[in-house]
Amino acid sequence: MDCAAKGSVLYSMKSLEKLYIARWLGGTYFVGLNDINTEGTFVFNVDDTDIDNNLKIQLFDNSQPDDFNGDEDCVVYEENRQRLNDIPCAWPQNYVCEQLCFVP
Ligand SMILES: [Ca+2]
Ligand SMILES: [Ca+2]
Repeated sequence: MDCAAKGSVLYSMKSLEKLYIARWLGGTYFVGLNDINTEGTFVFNVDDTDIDNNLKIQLFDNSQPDDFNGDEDCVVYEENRQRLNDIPCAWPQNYVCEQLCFVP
């Protein structure tokens, strides 16, 4: 996932609105959330801040994240669930980059 090389970030899920946009985009792809450093503590790739627990519940599918087989530390938006699921980081998946715009 080379979003940084493109001057962008992995699609950030910092609000419920971003989930609605994800549904509009369709497909299944990595988004910018992970619990690589501390199991069970999901942070946003863009700034390493923790996700709010209420937002986490709203974004993830029921019974997710489940860290299945102790090996799921990256997160995808899944078309069939219409919500997020944690999966192994090494699984090949599409990903969506997001260009951040700064207005002076
Ligand atoms: Ca995990
Ligand atoms: Ca999972």
